[in-house]
Amino acid sequence: MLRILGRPISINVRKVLWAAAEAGLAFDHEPEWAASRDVNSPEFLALNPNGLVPVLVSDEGVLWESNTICRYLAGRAGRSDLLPAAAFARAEVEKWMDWQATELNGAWGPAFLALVRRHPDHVGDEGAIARSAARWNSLMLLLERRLAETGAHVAGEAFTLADVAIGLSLQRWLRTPIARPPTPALLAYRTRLQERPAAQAWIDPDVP
Ligand SMILES: N[C@@H](CCC(=O)N[C@@H](CS)C(=O)NCC(=O)O)C(=O)O
Repeated sequence: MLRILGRPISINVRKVLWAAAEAGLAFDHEPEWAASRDVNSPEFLALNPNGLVPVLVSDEGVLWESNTICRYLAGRAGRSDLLPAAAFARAEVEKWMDWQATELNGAWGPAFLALVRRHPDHVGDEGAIARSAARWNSLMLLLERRLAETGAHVAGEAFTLADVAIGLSLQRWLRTPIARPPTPALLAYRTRLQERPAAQAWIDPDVP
């Protein structure tokens, strides 16, 4: 049985939980890690020396890094619809996954940590919050244009792992109290994602 370690308040943990559900894989979820159980304990650090969630424990070994875990789960389940085998089609999916983990995640940091997490290192730093919100909005407008173009999913017609990472990020943006431009294509996309049975448990409209 697969074990997925990490509290679901983390977007990176939710990526893995949603991807496992999409892949139809059975797993045990241990939500107490980074919540009531210490990720800096020797027991956890032996699994992930970074002291970060999510972690996947499988019969083949231990993995960390959420996008890597998602790709492994799709491969393990033989789901080339979630992650294509053909080199270019696969790169299209990975491009959006990498963009989410680097550009988008990097943009939202100060605004999200101040306005949602109320992190003392960020609360009150109005200049950094405004710059973060502006950059975040401009990247979400790029995504709006992409979804208007495909009319379906981020890598094209079909749902893929890229939609797991991007869908959760869209949810975060919509639930963070910043001024947002109108994004009709993104709102229609969110509705499409929310209709997926595997998304139900992990794309909670109230959780940023
Ligand atoms: N690049 C890593 C980032 C993992 C990460 O930053 N995890 C955060 C939660 S989102 C964490 O474990 N923070 C420590 C904590 O919550 O105590 C991934 O995608 O898995």
